[in-house]
Amino acid sequence: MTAVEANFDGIIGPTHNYGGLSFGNMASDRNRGAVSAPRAAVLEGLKKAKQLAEAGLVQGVLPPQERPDTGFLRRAGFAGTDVQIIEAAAKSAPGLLRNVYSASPMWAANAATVSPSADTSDGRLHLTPANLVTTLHRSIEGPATQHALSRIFAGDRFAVHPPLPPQSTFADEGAANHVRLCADHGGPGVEIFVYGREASENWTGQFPARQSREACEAVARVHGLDPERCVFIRQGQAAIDAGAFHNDVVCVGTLKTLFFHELAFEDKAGAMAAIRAAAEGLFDPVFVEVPENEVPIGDAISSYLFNSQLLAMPGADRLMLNAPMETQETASTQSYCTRMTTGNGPIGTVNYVDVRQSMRNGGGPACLRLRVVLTPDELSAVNSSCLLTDNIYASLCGWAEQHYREALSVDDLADPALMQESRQALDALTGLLNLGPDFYPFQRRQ
Ligand code: SUG
Repeated sequence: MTAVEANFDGIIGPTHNYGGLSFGNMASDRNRGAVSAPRAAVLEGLKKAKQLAEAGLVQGVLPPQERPDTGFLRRAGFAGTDVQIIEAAAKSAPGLLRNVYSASPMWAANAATVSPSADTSDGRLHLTPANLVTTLHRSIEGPATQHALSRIFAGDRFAVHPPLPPQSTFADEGAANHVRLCADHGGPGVEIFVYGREASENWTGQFPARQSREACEAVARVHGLDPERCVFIRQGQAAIDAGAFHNDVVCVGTLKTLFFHELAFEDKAGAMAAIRAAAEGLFDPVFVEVPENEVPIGDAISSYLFNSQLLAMPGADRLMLNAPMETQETASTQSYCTRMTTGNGPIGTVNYVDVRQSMRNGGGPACLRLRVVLTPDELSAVNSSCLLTDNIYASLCGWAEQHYREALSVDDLADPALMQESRQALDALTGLLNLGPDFYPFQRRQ
């Protein structure tokens, strides 16, 4: 067996809600204040993961983080018991409460940037958690992500780094702005880093550019990547303005294929030339560009055509796009997909999946997973309870049925019972995933 590209999906947490917290993310904005369905959400995500595991791909899961993060509220000056803190924040700072209740760690593509051992100078697999400094609710995630990744990818084969310094110069959103192309997963690849702005410039865009060039360069250095095999590309301003708050909203790639929207990059020709040059001697990249006159950028973003998983399925000679249902429901993307799969390009199948609960917060199938290329030895060193088997899937579904609410409104966050329920759920989860009884901060305080 050679190296595989495993997908680790973020388990959607019990406090999944529509807080409207992400400026520049159209879906988050549109659904602010809507009633969410946490139980349906987690089951949708698990079902997507299970489908791929059943088809023969290596599929893992990443645990939710502790929410509400009462430690964060304490640092912001709230005091007393955790129940008192929730009650006081609900009264005097409801906006802040929404931030510490967000289940945003579900979007595992923002958990970290990952470089396979075939690309790194020390032959280890490197992971750098994203600092997510652009949004308040997500800036809480980095240290807990580092902790979780260290438990799951433990041992000498893995290097789990701390997040980059938490400052706008190093604004980093992880794998959502990173694509790796290669001839085969186990061989050396080209790592493509996409940034929205340079730290030194005066950013005047309508929406934030969440990834800085400096962050991309720092991650490449931290991982010990060969500079000749790295490409740094600027995201298209038009794409950010239209709501592409991460590059993976307009671009996805795997093996030799890069699938992207015409407006994804500021200098498309330069980007393609740079990728070709970095791949020289390894492979010839295959570009599948979707023109604006076939799929307008607005449709690409509302349907999330590109926020799909592009997968080499066992036994298939062409790639599969695991796309959100919304792509099938949008006329331009649906007909594009039909034309694409009946043609003879590298993408031969589109499978539509229902992750509507996550989609309403701007998270499609690709947002929900972190890709980790693993050699057989590395795979055997991963915490095996976090790999999705039939048994783990069944236990996780039973666990969700038992612990998750059917519906959750933003007003419900004021109820301290939700905190207690979430802790019970997470406490039970650490047993199922073999994460240890001291995994979450509330468990360490008990
Ligand atoms: O960071 N939404 C997430 C969606 C992340 C999607 N990830 C990728 N494209 N890889 C974000 O904007 C909304 C939360 C709220 O509004 O309640 C949110 O955080």
